[in-house]
Amino acid sequence: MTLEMLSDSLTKIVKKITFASLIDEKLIKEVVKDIQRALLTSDVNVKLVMDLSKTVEDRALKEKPKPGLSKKEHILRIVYEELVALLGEKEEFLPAAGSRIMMVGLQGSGKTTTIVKLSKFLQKRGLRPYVIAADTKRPAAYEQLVQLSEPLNLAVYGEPENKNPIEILKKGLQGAKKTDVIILDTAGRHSSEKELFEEMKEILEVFKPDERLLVIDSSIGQQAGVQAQAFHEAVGITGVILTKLDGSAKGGGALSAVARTSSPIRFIGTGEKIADLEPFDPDRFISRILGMGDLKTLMEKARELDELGKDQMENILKGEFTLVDLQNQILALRKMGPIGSIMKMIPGIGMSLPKEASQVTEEKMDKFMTIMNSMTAEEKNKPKIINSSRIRRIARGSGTKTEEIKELMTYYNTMKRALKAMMKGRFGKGPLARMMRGFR
Ligand SMILES: Nc1nc2c(ncn2[C@@H]2O[C@H](COP(=O)(O)OP(=O)(O)OP(=O)(O)O)[C@@H](O)[C@H]2O)c(=O)[nH]1
Ligand SMILES: [Mg+2]
Repeated sequence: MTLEMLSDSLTKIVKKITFASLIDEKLIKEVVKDIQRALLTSDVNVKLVMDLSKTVEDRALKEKPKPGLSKKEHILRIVYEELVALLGEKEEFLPAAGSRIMMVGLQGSGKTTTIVKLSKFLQKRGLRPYVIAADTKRPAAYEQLVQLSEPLNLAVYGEPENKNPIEILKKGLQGAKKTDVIILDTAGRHSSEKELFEEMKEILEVFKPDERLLVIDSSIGQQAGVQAQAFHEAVGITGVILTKLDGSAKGGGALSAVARTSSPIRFIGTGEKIADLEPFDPDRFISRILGMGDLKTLMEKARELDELGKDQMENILKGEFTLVDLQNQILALRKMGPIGSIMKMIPGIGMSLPKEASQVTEEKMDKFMTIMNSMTAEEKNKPKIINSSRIRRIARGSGTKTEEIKELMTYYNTMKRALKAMMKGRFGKGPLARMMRGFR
């Protein structure tokens, strides 16, 4: 069961509660069973699942709803709180200028990719990262790093021919002048764990990193907890980054298992692209997989946007949606990162948008923009007037095919319908709609 599937089944549970005609003991027991099933198929530890379901059931049956909360909201809140508790505490991660970060982890876990993602994260916060490539075991490790980091204009130091990581590290440190954070990539392939830990210890002595971040592939499920513990005991890690949560059937297991160790989860990797890294926040994570939308992430991203993005959101909330909004939305989305991942953060949209709509490629978005740039303001504000003769004119003007314009109109109409349904339809009186209104 991938996270997406877990999210689907948990979202169904939320809906079951939201649309139940009666909240009684029978429903609560049913909900608890559903949660158990969802978590167990996500590889979450049996004992954790049993503890959680017992707590949810006890609280749901015994606790009185807080003033102002309906019975449904009360149950939803309990489910939400207990799931968040399963994933542990939130730990803010922002290294101070001058910090040193050492990245460790087994081969293929995603160290190198994550270093590039993390560099982007730091750059966005005004820090200048500098990467030293000291993985002398993986063939072409330096080249991989240079290639991946190309779009970031990142300073990378490496010596492709040198097999001695300590030498590379020392020279690399001499070269680090105008930089705020030094990140070190290390080898993950050794003939034994002992050898790996020995090299790590040698490096630690020279590098003296402030942060020792362990990168773990989440597809190993509950084993992630064991791995985190082993690395922690050997070299004292300061945090864990769980990668490949996008595709992993055992993501739930990995997350909950690491959350129980003494190593905080700092980030999660949710894809192969540079933008696919998120600071880990149990609260936010759970609201997202519950389909309640990721208001917090969205707010954070929105802060990085200009007024354009905000007006856009307001129009969506008002239930009006024109091609001008679509244009602004595309502009905003292109600034924020991969479209699919952003869509999931908007309350309700993640689950109610048809697959085609969230899977439109970035290339296509750019094409749509070109087309819309050839439209008149009237056409964009009143898309209804776009008939076939206008389509032909727009195609000529933008150097595109009429089919492409029709495709854009289909996309626009799909979006519009989905947004409308979300605002007025199924979620009209539900908690989601209320959250949306609160967002305004
Ligand atoms: N889907 C997905 N793939 C990822 C993620 N993080 C890394 N990968 C992929 O995992 C593979 C291994 O990543 P690397 O960054 O090379 O891993 P590494 O730990 O540096 O591996 P070695 O250098 O061989 O020790 C690559 O194909 C990455 O694209 C993620 O969050 N999601
Ligand atoms: Mg690597």
